Amino acid sequence: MSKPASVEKAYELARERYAEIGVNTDQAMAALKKIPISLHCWQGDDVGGFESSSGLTDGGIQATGHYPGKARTADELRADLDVAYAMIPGRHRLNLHSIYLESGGRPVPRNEIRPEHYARWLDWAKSKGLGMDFNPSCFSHPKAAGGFTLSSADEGVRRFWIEHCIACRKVGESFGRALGTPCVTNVWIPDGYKDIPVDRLAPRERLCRSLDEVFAEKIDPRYHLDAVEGKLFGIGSESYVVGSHEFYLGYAVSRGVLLTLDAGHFHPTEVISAKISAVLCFAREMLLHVSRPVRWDSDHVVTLDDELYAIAQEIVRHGWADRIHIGLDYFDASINRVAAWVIGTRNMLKALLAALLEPTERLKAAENAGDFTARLAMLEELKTMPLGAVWDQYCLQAGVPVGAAWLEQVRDYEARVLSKR
Ligand code: RNT
Ligand code: ZN
Repeated sequence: MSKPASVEKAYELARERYAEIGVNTDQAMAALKKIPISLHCWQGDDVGGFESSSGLTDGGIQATGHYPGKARTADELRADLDVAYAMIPGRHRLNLHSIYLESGGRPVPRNEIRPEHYARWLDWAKSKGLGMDFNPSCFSHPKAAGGFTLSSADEGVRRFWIEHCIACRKVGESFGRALGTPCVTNVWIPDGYKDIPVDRLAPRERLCRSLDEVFAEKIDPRYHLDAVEGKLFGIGSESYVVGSHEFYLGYAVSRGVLLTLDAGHFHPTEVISAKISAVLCFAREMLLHVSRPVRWDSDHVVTLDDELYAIAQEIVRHGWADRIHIGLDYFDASINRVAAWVIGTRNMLKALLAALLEPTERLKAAENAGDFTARLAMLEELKTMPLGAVWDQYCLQAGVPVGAAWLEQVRDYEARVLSKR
């Protein structure tokens, strides 16, 4: 355990060092406090959900690993989330998938879900002061087993998923109204072909029509926002994905819905940090699925890597915290799942803090003056500024564990609760 006195002492010195380069650390911490991160419920149970007929079946999503202790019920998942939130400084959000409903053991077809099936989640979120986000679950279902949902050539299948997405928007709206903060409902579908298609157009035309039907009813943006998420390829859709990035960029801009960029959904050398400024030239708001691609997997636990710093810089340098909704999207079943939430969320916050501790105006001035020498020199010196001391102080002030002390608490919870499951 780090001693509060040494954290404070290190912070005082760090504050002076940052002041020397024109950065106010107290202001940076105050700004960080206002940025919510939406924690994805699905890290807690490997994207299983609580439908009575549950179990991950075919449909483009796969968690790997067999670490013991995964949540088997919504109560367990909430208890796990409570532990995770207690290790994370600040007030955040919960991102729920439709398959996490509680219907008292009665199977509810996905096109018949209703706000009451999420009442306990909502009560819990309200009591914790969390905002909520939502997602249709167009996968792990017999009607997704053919590889197509909203873009299916089978009218019955397509209709079913349209109805599911419409039902999800209503659930999302109910969250937004109850919590007084807009719920972002994000549509991702796995539709695509494993092998080379002949007709790339028809499924896209069907998807476009389906989405127009899904979004036909206008919902007050004070309570609810729609988002669409593209992908380059997925498991079983290696050759063609209907909802590609270009498709959804066009769709989002022409229809005025949010575009979601998932950090794991592009070619390995493409990064979403480079795309955000392009999207926000044309879209008012967007959603990020912060993730970490590794080879063919798009969903490793978020680490504090260069891309995470770059994503945070884009958000902070342009003052876009109110136009960019930050969600996490990864699932690792090979490590303690509560720790996975804590590691990824704390990293996102650290990256944001690093960006908030940057002398952005000085850097921009150097760039605008054509002084690329100074720009590079300053960016490199920033890398060894005492970010950690400010982060520790932020955690101390927020009343959450400083440094790796959180791990002991998660381990303790593992011994007492998770290992008994
Ligand atoms: C899948 C998408 C999608 C999902 C979640 C569970 O490739 O990233 O966002 O991960 O909806
Ligand atoms: Zn995603």
